[in-house]
Amino acid sequence: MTMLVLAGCSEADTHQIKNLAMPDRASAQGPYTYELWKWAWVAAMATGIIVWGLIFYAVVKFRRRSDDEVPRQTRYNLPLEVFYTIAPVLMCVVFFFHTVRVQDEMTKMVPDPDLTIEVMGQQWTWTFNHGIGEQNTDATGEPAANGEPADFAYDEYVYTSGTARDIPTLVLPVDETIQFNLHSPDVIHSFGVPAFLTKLDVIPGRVNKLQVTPTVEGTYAGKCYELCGVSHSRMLFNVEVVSQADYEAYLADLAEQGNTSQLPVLGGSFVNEQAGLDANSEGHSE
Ligand SMILES: [Cu+2]
Repeated sequence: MTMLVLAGCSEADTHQIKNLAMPDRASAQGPYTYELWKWAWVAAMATGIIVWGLIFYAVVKFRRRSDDEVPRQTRYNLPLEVFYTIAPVLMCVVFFFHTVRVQDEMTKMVPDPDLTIEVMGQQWTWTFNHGIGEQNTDATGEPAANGEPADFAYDEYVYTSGTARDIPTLVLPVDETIQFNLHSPDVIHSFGVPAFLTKLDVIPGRVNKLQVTPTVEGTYAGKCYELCGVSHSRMLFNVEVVSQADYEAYLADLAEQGNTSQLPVLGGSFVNEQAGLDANSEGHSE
């Protein structure tokens, strides 16, 4: 049956079906998401087959056989009622357990990532700030606010930014654990790369952190996953996972183009000045 369905499809379709519509996993975190997705389908299909089987059985076995036949009337079936209450609850518990397990894996933070990249999502493009030199893994990634100085992992950055016309490219070294510190100067965005099978919201006024380890060199698509305004659909970026040597050459390239900065380019201090976002402020009235 599966073969019959697959025979009518192109090779790309077949690949999609085998992947259950998921992209190929290009990060160390990806397989966790994929396994959860796959087994959720298995559980749903098993439940579906049992339910369809019982429906079909009841329809055939208890069909009316003559015009004046009245079926036997029954009320209450305690064992059945107990079963169909407990079974769905048990299923939810199992789903919940595995969801939390995978979620813990996706949000896991090692204290010493190989590098930290400051990402800024704004209406409607991205800026990627790559650190130069020694990384301070104790840095919080918080921009300057409330009299506190900025606390970034590096003393120097090179950056690349998209424009309304051109989408930016995020270049990453392969097999390195990369921490993304996510900043927004305006509204909520969401930073995600489908091939990494992970994403995280980008929220103004706080620094969300996501660690990903790309495992396969190649070119991928990235996008904003949160409806953030009229040009949300154009808030795309490319991802290129390259060797360590190519990554260093890329950083040198950016420096040569003059895209250098002492502080990561994050869309200004506005990040921390919006009313209601700062726990210590009452908010402004403008
Ligand atoms: Cu967005």
